[in-house]
Amino acid sequence: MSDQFISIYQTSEEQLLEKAVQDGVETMWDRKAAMKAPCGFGEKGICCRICAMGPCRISPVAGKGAQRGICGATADVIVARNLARMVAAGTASHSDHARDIAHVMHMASRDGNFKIRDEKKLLDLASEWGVKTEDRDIYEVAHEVAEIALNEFGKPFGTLRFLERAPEKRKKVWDDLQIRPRAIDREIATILHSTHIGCTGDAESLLHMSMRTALADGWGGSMIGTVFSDILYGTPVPRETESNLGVLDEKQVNIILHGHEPSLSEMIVMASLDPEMQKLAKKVGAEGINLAGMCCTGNEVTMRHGVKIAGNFYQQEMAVLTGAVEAVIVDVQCIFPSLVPITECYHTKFITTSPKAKITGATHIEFHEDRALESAKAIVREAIENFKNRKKEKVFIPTEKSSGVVGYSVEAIIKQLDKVVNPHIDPMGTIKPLADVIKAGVLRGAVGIVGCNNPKSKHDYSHIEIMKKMIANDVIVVTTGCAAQAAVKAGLTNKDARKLAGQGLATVCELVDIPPVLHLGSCVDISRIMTIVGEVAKHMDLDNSDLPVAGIAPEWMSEKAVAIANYVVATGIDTFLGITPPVTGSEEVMDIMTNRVEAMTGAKFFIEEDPHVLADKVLSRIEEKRQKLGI
Ligand code: CUV
Ligand code: SF4
Repeated sequence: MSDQFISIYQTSEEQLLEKAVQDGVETMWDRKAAMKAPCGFGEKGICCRICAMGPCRISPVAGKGAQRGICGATADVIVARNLARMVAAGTASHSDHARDIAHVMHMASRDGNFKIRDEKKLLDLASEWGVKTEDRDIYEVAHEVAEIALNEFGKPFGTLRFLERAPEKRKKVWDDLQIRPRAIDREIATILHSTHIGCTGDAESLLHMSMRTALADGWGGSMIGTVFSDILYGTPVPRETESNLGVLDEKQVNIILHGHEPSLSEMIVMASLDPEMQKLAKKVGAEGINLAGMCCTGNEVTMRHGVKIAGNFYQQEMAVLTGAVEAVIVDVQCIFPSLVPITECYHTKFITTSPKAKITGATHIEFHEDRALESAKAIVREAIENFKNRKKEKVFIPTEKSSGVVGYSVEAIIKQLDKVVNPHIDPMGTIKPLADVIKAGVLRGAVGIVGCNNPKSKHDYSHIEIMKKMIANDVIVVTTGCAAQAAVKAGLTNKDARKLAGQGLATVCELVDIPPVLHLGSCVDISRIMTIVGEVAKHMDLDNSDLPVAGIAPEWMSEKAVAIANYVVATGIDTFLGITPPVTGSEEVMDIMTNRVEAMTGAKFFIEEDPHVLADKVLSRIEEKRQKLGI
């Protein structure tokens, strides 16, 4: 099934790239070619432009050429500083997204556009955080909880609240290492301060700081993003969806929703269902309004509404190339500025909505949360009215699409696991069945496969190859972000993909009624993965690092991914990177990341660009962990 997918998929991609040539459109591949070989210094992380005495670049050959920057910074310090800044930027992105969601919850009201959809989750969180709930209006509770969350970003004292959710053994590791993050913004600011010229000059200290800041992402910003989105927009449940550019529909107004925060996309979904908008679509000669998601926004709306997925990161230009898209609506993150020139070649409107991500040449229609639906309708109206400008002769929509199941929140997974619980023997509603099959060896382990697309690797190839190898070897896969969309496109989130699984995993899938690859959502939803691993560890009275689990980022590219990788390792989970990070210019940093950090956190980084070799390494590491546990 997926081999077939890869070949079909490449064909449709090739067809669109041919169309790009015909239409005189430049794509990322043209720009990648124009870039020629990447800068060797940048690639190794040994270029510093932190102060104006530089830029300084360190000769990669020891003893030859400049071995220190003008201030005396060594390659180790320069590499570690650059990496730390990537972590800070990634943490800032996930967390600033979460902050906006918390603000939305703070303005939620019974008669407003934003409501509380998962009251139970809110009440549970309220009691976790010591907020009084009896005899109180649910919105009053929501506002108090939201305010506490907002204070997590800047509180002067204490450490982050969600860290308490981790297993005791992990908390001890964090305490011993002194890496419990304090306020989220504080950790980001500390890195920016410490990497200023003339501050920290010690690679290990910088990596230590990076882990603490990254934890402020995974157990702070990202977790707030996930939990608060669930409370506001509903905790996802499994549902069917379709993915790939074939979801675009020639007869309808096609709107691409691209970016990250669900607040905008939720309102666009509501606006598109509005009778007034539907009527307008008919009036312009369309059969209806077809929303299609992209990147993490695509994951958010497919999990909660079954909105189809147009594709992942690398397909944003491709979608426009079809000539069938009336509007690309974006908020923040992972948006190519090239959407300006490329949309200009077609009738497509490129609409930015966030003051945090304005793009020269795009149409900016600001999304105001306080009049959210009204703002969303204005945006949708633009798209509908653009339908008449579509040029038939420029339309080519590839037919390929696959179906799949998405929306496995932790709650949904536990509900599926309940199917195999005998209530006379075991409690319902726990992670125990998963722990049991791992212990028994029916499942050898579990991996999270996450992250982006990167033109350094063939599109989706590494994601899919690694996923296939994992499931064939009885390792269950949970996935988020663009990796998750690759999985849906390849048919791997289909229940019948169990035929590609090993016997143990196939049996589990059948009994529990799940696909072998579980779509858990967007990148901030990696916090769901942290939660599951933590729950299994707690159940087995182990630490995360004891478990036969791993994180894999086969095609990562963003600073957010660097933050994620660091918090995953700091959480005790080995992380395999399919793209080499810019750290090879420092032996010290390489040694810490791929070796010494294990003595600190119980986990380390593996860097391996060949997806098949990477998969083998994951499998042998999983077996190693099993052996250590004697299971
Ligand atoms: Ni946030 S960060 S390309 S959309 S996964 Fe997709 Fe996911 Fe990477 Fe961006
Ligand atoms: Fe050069 Fe040091 Fe300035 Fe970096 S901080 S640019 S290494 S002088």
